[in-house]
Parts: sequence; structure tokens; C-alpha cells
Amino acid sequence: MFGLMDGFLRNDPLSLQKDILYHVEYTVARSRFSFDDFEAYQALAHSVRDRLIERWHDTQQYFKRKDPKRLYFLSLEFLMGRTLSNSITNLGIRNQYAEALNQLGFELEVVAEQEGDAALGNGGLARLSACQMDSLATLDFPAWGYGLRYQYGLFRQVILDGFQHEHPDYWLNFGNPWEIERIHVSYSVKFYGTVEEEVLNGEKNKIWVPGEMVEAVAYDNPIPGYGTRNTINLRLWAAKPSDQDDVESFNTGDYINSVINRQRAETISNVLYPDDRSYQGKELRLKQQYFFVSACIQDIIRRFKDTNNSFDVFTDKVALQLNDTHPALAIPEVMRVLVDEEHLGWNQAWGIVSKIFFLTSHTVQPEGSEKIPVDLMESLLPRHLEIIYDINFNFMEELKKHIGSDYDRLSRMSIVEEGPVKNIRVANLSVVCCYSVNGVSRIHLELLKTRVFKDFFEYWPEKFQFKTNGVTQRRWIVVSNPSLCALISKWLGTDAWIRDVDLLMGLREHAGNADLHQEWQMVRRVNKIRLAEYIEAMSGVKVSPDAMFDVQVKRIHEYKRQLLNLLGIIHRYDCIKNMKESDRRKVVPRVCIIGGKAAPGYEAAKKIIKLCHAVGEKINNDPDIGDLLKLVFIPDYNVSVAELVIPGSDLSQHISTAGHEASGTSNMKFLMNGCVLLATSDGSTIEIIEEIGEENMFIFGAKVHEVPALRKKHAEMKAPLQFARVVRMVRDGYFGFEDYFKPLCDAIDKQGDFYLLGHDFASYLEAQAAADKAYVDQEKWTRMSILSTAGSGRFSSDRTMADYAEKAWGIKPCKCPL
Ligand code: 26V
Repeated sequence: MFGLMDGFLRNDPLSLQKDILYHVEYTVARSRFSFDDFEAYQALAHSVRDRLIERWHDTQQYFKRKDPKRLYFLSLEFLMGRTLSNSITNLGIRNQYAEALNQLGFELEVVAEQEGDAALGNGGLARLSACQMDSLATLDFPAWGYGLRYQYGLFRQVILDGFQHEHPDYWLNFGNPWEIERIHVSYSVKFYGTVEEEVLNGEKNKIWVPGEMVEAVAYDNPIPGYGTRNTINLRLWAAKPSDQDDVESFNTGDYINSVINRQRAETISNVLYPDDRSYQGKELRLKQQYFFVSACIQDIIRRFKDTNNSFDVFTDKVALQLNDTHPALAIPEVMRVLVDEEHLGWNQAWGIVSKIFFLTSHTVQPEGSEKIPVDLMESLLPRHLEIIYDINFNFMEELKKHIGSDYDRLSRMSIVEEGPVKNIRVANLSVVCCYSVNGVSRIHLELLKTRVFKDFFEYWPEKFQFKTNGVTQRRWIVVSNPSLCALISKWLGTDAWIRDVDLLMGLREHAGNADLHQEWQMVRRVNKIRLAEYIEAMSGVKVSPDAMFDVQVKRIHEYKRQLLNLLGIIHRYDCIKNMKESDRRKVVPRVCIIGGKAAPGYEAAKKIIKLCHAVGEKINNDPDIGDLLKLVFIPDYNVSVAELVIPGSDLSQHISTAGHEASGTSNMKFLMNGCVLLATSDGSTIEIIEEIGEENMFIFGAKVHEVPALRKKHAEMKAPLQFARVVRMVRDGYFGFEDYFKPLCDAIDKQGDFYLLGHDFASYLEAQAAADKAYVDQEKWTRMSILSTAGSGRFSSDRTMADYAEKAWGIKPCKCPL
């Protein structure tokens, strides 16, 4: 794609080889005559890093010269996974590196597996940020990502006796070759203290006198685009003790305690919060959030001032994307900086603030909305509390003019929640102040409009939009499924789909071609064999690649209904057990694969993991069953495990209770890889159905609009007998641990079955039976599989990012010349 040399560094295999040896000797400090796979990885990574830095410099300088409107993407979470393979693919030098390594006696795939995941996020929202960074770089957008450099990423899941245990993920243990520490890019972040008044040019001005200061230090992570020289930046902040802090206690002689106190500053960016359900008003979390936004805003304003001398043009130069409400304190922070530090009038500052922020919501649960206790806010961020009160006062006055004295509505829409504990409603603050509020799928926007933000939608209909999520085909096909990638390019006669994913549609015309079928099946089989080997290594269970691989991998949540899947598996097991020998021959063999982490404090989710192990134990060791059914749990599901699991799956389950999954993005990754979906009409699946056709998927269950009535009617309805039977098996201890599983059964039998497992069970079994039937007809199945990939183009994050750029942020590509 590029010439052999596009900077100082040459990219032919011989030069790469020399570079790797150079880094073995001087960076890793091992002998160039003797190094192992891990050391080869480190050296290779440093050689790639050199190339990334060259492009990063060129891109940043080009952006600086052109000074276009920039997008700043603020997210407290990024699930980047591994970097090596993705980088050399995007740089277009994968083959050269493979050859260079070969000549040194190493294999690229093996070396690449030495890398650990960067897991600075929980789930969907965090992986989405990573996909979007890849697309922003590839589409040449002048964008910056900002995040936190947690010392401990998402916990590692260790399974002991079927129970989840959380182990710390100290991912920086072996160094991180992908980041560039910028000790000179650092900002002081203030906390606590008081707000004082001064008189400046005859006007009153507020000054925040802090009680504590912490330094934010930048770590830059280059993000290369594919097929372009553009390499954008993901800047992660780490907390360090401030030199300005605590001089007092040093002077009073308590040296040891002063050092210990200083060190405490680092705890702010120490650990990622692993519970993605609800916000609990924790002080440390609030500190993390403010630490993050304060560093970002200082950095953004500094960059703006480098090339501009009036805030009049700020809105032409800056767009700030809030990835959910987690970074919403950026709003009062910009107000504070503009009013208190830059001395703009309130109205001028508000005029700016109300145009630069864009919010994406990633949830449908109103109870998941963040709330900050006013007491906490008052002590930690006293000036921000005043600013929020002022914003709210103005908003309430404005609102009263339009809706009069409907006090219930006013109080629902207020940013301040009154009650025994007074709270700041972060969602309301965000909606009031953001220029647009975006849902992540069409149905999600409907739910935002009719439930979560109903009052706001009625007041500001034009504010609410949606941009259906997407994922990057670079990581999810090109990197993770290279043989499928080659096959697609061969049949399309081009690899241009890697940048222009709509071209995948061209596969439709070959969907019936017998030659393609054969090659397609071959690629898929090799991926299944690789997955089978991994399963055996992880769980000791031997599985046959002839069986259908039926997969559900995602965070464990009651609404995602892993329990429905397990009850379906128990039903299948029960049926096979009670079958005549002659009927058993007709059973389509299945390997059921479940994986995902439960939040550490989420009891029900942890019980579901244990149930999976208990049921697997029974089934996998039952001689009556043999290869007809296996159930395995894949431990420690993360991005790199996903890269292995997804290409090796036949059937992929996305079975949330309708109305609960805002979008879902793994459905898109499976789709790209030719997996057939078994799913409810929820989130982005609804749009996938439109693209692929219901006949090429297995769709079941209540629809979104039916769910509320079904919940009300629940008491009168009787669950089907088969359902009652499988729940009873769990309750009666057929799989052991009956006391431990009792709450799971009670939620269904006694507490109203909120997630409608009983209601959806029969149609779930029907969908599963239809999948069995289709799988027997391999021609039909392969056709469905090809059509899944062919229809996945709409679900690329390239499309999502282009949409945001045009309809929200108002930014244009800025392509660094080759
Ligand atoms: C909430 C909290 C609460 C405080 C502690 C840390 C924390 C971390 C994350 C969250 C919210 C997670 C929201 C999330 O991941 N939503 C998922 O976003 C995906 C991308 O838009 C979407 O596909 C999924 O449907 C949605 O569940």
C-alpha cells in the first residue's frame, strides 16, 4: 500500500528484521542471538511503535497547520484489546513483518499472542469507543480520544469450582510499548476547598481556592487508520502527586506521612469500576470523573489558544462527544473555565457551552442514571455545584414560560432532585446542556423519547436523534479472521471493502454458488477447529467441530438472559435423555458455549455462572449424551478471546428481553463473520433483521411494545409445562447446589419473572428447533451464513462515525498527505 519507505524508516522485510534485532539488543536488552517469543513480541512492538510515532507526528503537525474543527471523544472506558496485529494491519505491513520474523525463526501469530489485552473498560460502551477510534482514524477525521489510564483494568475472571473469583488485572506489569509517556504534558487538577469572590475591573469574579491538587499526566496511544497515513491520538490521563500540594506538612516535619499522603493521589486513576449497572454516589468515582474532565478541558483549551486568540470561534473549532453521561462534569467545567478564568460573561459562555457538547446514551434503564449527592458535590467541587444551580435556575425559568406551573413536570425535569437526599441528576444536566442527544439504535431512540427522556423529548424534539452503532471490520474480520478476509476479497475481486464496507453486499450475488459454499465451509471449519482446541485447553472438555457451535458471549446480566439459554440447554438435555435410541440419531449435535464476566457484587449474575458450570458438569459427563450435547463456559472473556470465539461460531445468541438492550454490538461482529443469529427483536437486532431478512435468522420472543402488558398479565398466565419442568429440575437440586440456585428460581416463580423467561420459552425452543433443522441442510445454512456477512455492511463503525461527523459534530476529513 505504501512505498517501502514513507518516513525515516524502511518497511522491507530485511529492514524490519534489523529493526527487531536492534530493539532486542537495546530496548529489551537481551542478546540478539538468543531471545524468546515474549522478547520477540516486545522488540517487534517497539519497532511498530517507531513507525506509529512517525505517522502520529506527521498527522498532528498537519492538523495543527490546517487547524480544522476537531472532535474530542471523551470516554471513561476504552476496551482496546491487543494492539500489535491491528497496528501492522492498518499500517499495511503485516506480510513484511511476518516474513521478517520468519527469517528470525519466529511465527507472527505466536508472537502476537504474547500480548496481553488492554482492558480499560467494562463491556459494550467501552469496546464501541475502541471501534470508533479505528474508524475516526481511517476516515481521516481530525479527532482525539481521551480516557483514563487505569493501573488496574477490568478484573480477570478466575473460575474455581464453577464460582467466579475476581483477580486484579495489573496490565502494566510487563511495560506497555504502545504508550508514549508525556511527562511535560501535565495539568493540575483541583479538589475540595472554598469559593471566594474578588473584584476584577469593577466586576465580581469567583475564584475556587482548592483544598487538594493532583497532577494529570498524559500518556499518548497512537491509533493508526487503515490505508491512510493518518494516525490519531488516544490520550489517557494518569494521576500523580502534585508538587504544589501539601507543602505545609513537609514544612512541619512529618516527612514520612507527607510522602504517603502524596502517593495517595495516584489512587484516583488506580482502578476501573467493574460494575456497569448503577452509579452509587462514591466519592472516588466522582473524583475520577472530575480528574478526567478537568485534564481534558485544560488540554483542549490550551490547544485552542495555541492557534486562536478569541473565544468567538471556539464553536467552529471544538466539538466534545460525551460517551454516556460519565464525563458530563465537562459541562460545568467549561462554564467555570470560561467565566471564572477567561472572564467571559455568563451568557457568552453559555452560548458556547450549549453548542459544543454531544451526548450518546448507552442505556435504557432510567435507574442506571448517575446521581451525585449534593453534599458530596458541595465538598469536592463547590464551584461546580454553584454553576449547576445557576444552569438549572435559568433552565427552570425558561421552562416555566413554556409549560407554566406543571410542578410535577418541572420537578421531574429539574437537574436537582429534591428529597431526603438531594442529588444532581447527571442525565438531566447532560440533556439540558448538550446540543444533541443520541440513541445507539432506532428502537433505543424510541425508548429514550417515550420513557427515559419523555419530558425532555416533548420539550425539545429536535434534540433527539439516533445513530445506530457499528463495529470496525478491520479488527473484526481482517485481523481476527484473516482466511475469511482473503475469501471475501477473492470473491469480490477487491479488498476495497476494508475501507468501504458497503461493498460486502456484492457477496449476495454469489450466495448460491457451490464453489463459494465449499470454500466458505472450509474457512469456517478451520476456525471451529481452532476454537475447539482452545476450549479443550481451557476447560478440558473435548468438543467435535462437526457439532453446531452455539455461542452466547457477553457480560452476564439478567436482562441478557443467559438463564434462558441455560434453561433451554437443560430442556434439550432432558429431551435427549428421554429419547429412544432411534430418535437420538436425528439429534443435531451441539456445543453450547457461554462466556462473560459478572460484576463483582452482582449475586444473580454470579449464580448464573455457577449454574452454567453445574449443568455442564452433569451433561458433559453423562455417557447417555456423548457428543450430542456439550456445555462449556469460556473463562475470562475479553477482546482477544472474542477474536477467537466469534470466527468459530455457527449460531450466535442475542436474547435480551425486548426493550432492554440499547443496541448490542457483538451481534454485528458475529454477523460480519458469517454466524447466524438467534435473537429477540431488540436493540440493533431489529435493524439487522431489516438488512438480512427474518428468513435468514431465528427470531423469537415478545416484541418491545408487548412487554409492559405481558408483565401486568403475568399473574394470570401459566408458564408452559416444559418451562416449569426445567425450573423445577434446578430447584430440586438435579444439578446440586439447590439452596444457592433458589433465588434464581424464585425470581421466575415467585417474583413475577420480570425478564419474561417463562413467556418467551416456548418461542425460544421453536427458534432453536428451526436452527437445528436449518443446520442439517448445510447448503441452506451456508447460504444464510454468506448472506449474514453480505448484509453486515450497514453495521460498520465507519458508517456511524461518518453520520456523527455530518449530522452532529460538523467536522470534515483532514487527510495528511502521503
Ligand atoms: C455504567 C456504569 C455505572 C457506574 C460505574 C461504571 C459504569 C460503567 C458503565 C456503565 C454503563 C454501561 C453501558 C453500556 O455498556 N451500554 C451498552 O452500550 C453498548 C454500546 O452502545 C450497547 O450496544 C449495549 O446495548 C449497551 O448495554
